[in-house]
This record gives sequence, C-alpha cells and structure tokens, in this order.
Amino acid sequence: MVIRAATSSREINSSGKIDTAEKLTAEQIPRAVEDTLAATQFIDIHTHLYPPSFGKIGLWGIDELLTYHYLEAEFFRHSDVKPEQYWSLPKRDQADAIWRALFVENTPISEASRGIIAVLQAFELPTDRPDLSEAREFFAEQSLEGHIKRVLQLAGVTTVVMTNDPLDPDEMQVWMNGVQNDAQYQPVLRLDRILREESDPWPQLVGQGYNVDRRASPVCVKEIRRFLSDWHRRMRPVYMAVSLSDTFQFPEDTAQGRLLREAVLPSCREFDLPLSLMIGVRRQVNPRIRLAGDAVGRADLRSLERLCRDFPENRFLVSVLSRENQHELCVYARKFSNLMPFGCWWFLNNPSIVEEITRERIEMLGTSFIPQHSDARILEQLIYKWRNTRRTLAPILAESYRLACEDGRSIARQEIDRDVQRLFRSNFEKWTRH
Ligand code: HDL
Ligand code: ZN
Repeated sequence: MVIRAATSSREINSSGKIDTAEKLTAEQIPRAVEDTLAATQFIDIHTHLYPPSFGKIGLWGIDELLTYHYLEAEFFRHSDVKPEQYWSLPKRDQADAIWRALFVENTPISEASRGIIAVLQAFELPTDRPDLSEAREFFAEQSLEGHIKRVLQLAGVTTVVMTNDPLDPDEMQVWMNGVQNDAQYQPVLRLDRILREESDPWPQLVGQGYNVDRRASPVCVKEIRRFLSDWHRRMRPVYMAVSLSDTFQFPEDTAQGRLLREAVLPSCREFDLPLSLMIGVRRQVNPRIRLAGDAVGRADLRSLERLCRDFPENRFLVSVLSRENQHELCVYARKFSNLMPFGCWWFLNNPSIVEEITRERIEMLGTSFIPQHSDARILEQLIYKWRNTRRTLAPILAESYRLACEDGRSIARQEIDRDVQRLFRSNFEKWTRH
C-alpha cells in the first residue's frame, strides 16, 4: 500500500507515525465506497408496501410488477391499445400486453422497464422470453413470508416505511380489526384526504364518529386533533405525511390551510413526530390513464420557508417533485435545521437526475440529508430501485472523498462507513427518534 507523505502535522499522530492503518489511498476509495454501500443495510423511508398481515393491499409478483403505473404510462406510448380498452382487460392480459409492447416488440431500456429485467435476473429467471409463463410459474411457487425475506436481503434493506391511509376503506378495516405490528414495516399516518383541496373526507370522518365540517370550524379542528390522536395510538406512526400539489401555499385561509396549521402541526409536536411534505404533483393531467395520469409542476417553496421558520419546533421531511425546485430545497436546508431533504422522488428517480441532485446535496449539505427512498408499490421493485441507488451513488460519493483527499484530508474506511450509515439510516432514525 502506497504511504503518502503527510501533508500536514494533523496527519501525524502522537507517536510521530502517520496513522495509515485505516487511511485509504485515492486509488482505494472507489472500491471502499462500493463495498460499504453493498454491505450497509438501508432504511427505505417511503414506500407503498405492506406486510402479509395487510392481505391483498400488499402487491407482489410479475403481473403487479408489469402493471406498475410507470410502465402503463410507457405502454400507452408504444401501443395502439386505447386506455379504455386496456382498463377493461383482466390484470393478466394487461401484463401480457405490456410485456409484448415494452419487452418483446421494443427494447427495455427505460428506467422502469430495465427494472423488471433486473428483478427477473435477480431470481435467475430468463429475461428475453416471448411470454410470461416461466415468470408466472416461479412467482406462483413462492410463499409470501419467505419471498419477502429474500427480497429484502437482495435489496439490502432492513426496514420498509409504509404509507398508511386511515380513510382508505380497505386499509381502515385492517387497522380497526387490530393488525399485528411488524418490526420490518414502519407505519406512516398519511393525511392527503384531509389536507388536499380536492378531497372530500368529511362523510368518512363523520362515519368514524368525528364531529367535523367542511369549513374547518374550531370544533372541527378539535375533532381532527382527536382523529389524529386516535390514529396515532392505533398506528404508532414514525411520521405523518402529505403529498401536496405544485400550487400549495402556506399560510392559506382555506379549510386545509387551517387544519395544517391548527391541527396537524400541533399534533406532530404533541407526538414528537416529523411531518413529511411531498410537494409538486400536478394531479390527473390525463385522467384517462388513471394513476399514471399525474404530472409535475414547480412549486413556490416560500411556503416551505414560512413553515420551517414559523414552526421551529416541528421537524419537516421534504421531497419536491420538480427538478427546478431541487437547488432551492438545498438552500432552504442550509437555512433551517428542522428541514431534512429526502429522496429523488418519482419522475426524478432516474440516474441522470439522481446524480445531479445528490451531487448538489453533498456539495451544500455534506451528509445531512437522506439521499433516496424507493417509493416501491410492488415488493420486488425494492431489488432494482436500491441496486440502482447503490450503482448511481457509488461514484458520486467516491468523487467527494477524492476531492477531500486532493484538498489535503485523507479518508479512513471507518469514516466512509459512518457517512453511509448516516445517509441511509441514522439521519432518519434521529429525525423520527427511532
Ligand atoms: O404520493 C405519493 O406517495 C407518490 O409517490 C405517488 O404514490 C406516486 O403515484 C408514485 O407512486 N410515485 O412513485
Ligand atoms: Zn409515494
């Protein structure tokens, strides 16, 4: 191993020797970063996954993987099948149509279609067959518990954080029946139906016994606090969350604005929970393609600035959907230590953009951010989404360390381990006090 002459007294320890036992040469750094990322088990801080105890709302297997809304959007571009025709097909026929269009008649080079290839390869299944018969046979043989264990192992993930909607009829039933806590799946209290202007949760809330009204009167605010307290006790969430449109404004004299300020933020402080704000969705720009019909818009992050400044006791986990909002999110994170940027969300989760976002975050925030979440909706997506994250981030992290070396600070392997633990585990654990 090449021992570089000490560039300053700092590197010569008390015994006068250069402590190189753990210091890496510039040439050793890339491999050390790759090995550390591969060896570190991640916490996936935002997904739409559920443990077996949630029954059919937990999605897995090849037909669900292929009918993922990211692939449906691409299917409608490559096929003459009209959305209305597609929606009338059974799930298997939809999956067959997508396989034919995106994987047989065209080459799977998009991020989402390559992901399917990576999943098939991870299970040593053929990736170039004209149909799905072999893949279906494999998944049909899997027992869900064992399959989940294997997927988490392949993905290098120990903990999956869920999205739990207390006003979704199917999910509400699971919680009301008393669901077994699963240590690998952490709950999140998702508040879109209460905090999004286009929702109408009031009949359901009245149905659950809360005396609420559409004007969000003081009585209603109190009742929403009771609702949050009841669901906090039932769910034990690690944070509360809401996805907000690109037109989100705060403060705002609307029912949603009042509930955010007077019910949700105080409840987060009461239960010492972060609030996750996912901002920038332009909803249903093309309703014909359903879940695939959402798009993106640049948000006015001054609303975020006012939230972080005016509520210093609240902690905010924030992901923004527009590429144009990323740099200002980093700047705001430098201004407010109660703001934790996370993930390259949805349309941003592509290597070309993940690289740009992660580099500017490291340059401005060091390791005080959470680089990625999978947003997985189907279990096996964890495998390719986290493989892509490790593959994209390794050279970015290595370059950051190389530059530090070049500027005169050598790096120890243990420091890389500490940094990766922080990026993919302890930043979140500290933020959620878990
Ligand atoms: O609101 C959200 O949590 C988003 O992640 C949506 O679920 C979106 O449809 C999605 O799956 N993005 O990856
Ligand atoms: Zn999501």
